[in-house]
Amino acid sequence: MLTFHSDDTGRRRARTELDEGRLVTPYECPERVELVLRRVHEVSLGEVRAPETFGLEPVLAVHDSGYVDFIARCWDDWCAAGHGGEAIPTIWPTRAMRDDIIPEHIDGRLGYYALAAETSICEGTFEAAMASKDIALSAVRHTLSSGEPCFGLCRPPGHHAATDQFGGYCFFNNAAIAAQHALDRGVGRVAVLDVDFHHGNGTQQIFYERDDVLFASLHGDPRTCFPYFLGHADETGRERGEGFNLNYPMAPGTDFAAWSLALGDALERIRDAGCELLVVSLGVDAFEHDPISAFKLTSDDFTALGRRLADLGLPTTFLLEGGYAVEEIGINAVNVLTGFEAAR
Ligand code: OKP
Ligand code: ZN
Repeated sequence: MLTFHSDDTGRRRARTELDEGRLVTPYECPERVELVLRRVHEVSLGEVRAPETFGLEPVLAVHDSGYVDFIARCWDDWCAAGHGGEAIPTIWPTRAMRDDIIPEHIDGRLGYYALAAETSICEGTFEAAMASKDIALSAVRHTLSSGEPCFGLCRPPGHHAATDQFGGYCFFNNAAIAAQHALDRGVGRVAVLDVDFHHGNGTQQIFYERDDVLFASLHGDPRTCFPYFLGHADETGRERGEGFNLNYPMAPGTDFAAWSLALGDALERIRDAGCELLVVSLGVDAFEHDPISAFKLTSDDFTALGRRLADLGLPTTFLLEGGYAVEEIGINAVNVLTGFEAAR
């Protein structure tokens, strides 16, 4: 299987993440990509190629232009304001305030465009987010042109990024950008299957009123898991999108036996919907030893997941999302890909 990778993903090297009341070294770190890449080589998965560059047009197809502009300028504006640390939001337009006037000051803009406070913006963040979406676009283009599966070693991840919000370590929604690109190139319907431990709130929001993308997400129940405010089972889509959003929230402690029942249901619905392309939001933080997640999948379970995905028989693009047990992230991500290759 071909892998797309770029060293530019390493240009985001944040020093801070607000975690449990302390500033810690971010879980979402450049070493994640290095470890997955090492594993790709170890198992001889296939060629590793640099992405093409696609500019902002495919980003603007799913994100708000004011938001994209904010991500592009945030770090410079933060520095120009004389702020010494990394950019962390401290105020939001909450229920008791107005959200119809976008502030001018960077501190206000940061809160307007943020969905959470753990994702510090630092030098190189925009450049890394650009590389990440170029990887996703290159991967999906390869799948479309060849029919072959492809792996996009995306970083930063994307599935929490909404039309006009960043957070949960995500800036541009790589899977949504790739899915939209496929639609724009003539694919009739795309399935985005999100197996990351966390609900893909951004992907859900972007496609919520549409029937050309079927979004299915298996994740920790938002009653107790990030992102807390989206991802319940009764969110099934709106208007023409009704029935094209499938959430499978599961309790902390869920193991592969229970998880794969939800997977089986999602795969059946993807099959029934007549999707022509599968984009997998491949987070591997459902792993039993992930430091910030609570499911119980083993490394072998990720191989089994790959085999199950191959059963669909669809052209498939895998895009890396989360996964923070840094030692095992390479094994787990690549196990999905080798399981898929072995079964197709
Ligand atoms: C991003 B992705 C750690 C809290 C972390 C943010 C999680 C973002 C997950 N104490 N909260 O979906 O893997
Ligand atoms: Zn996650």
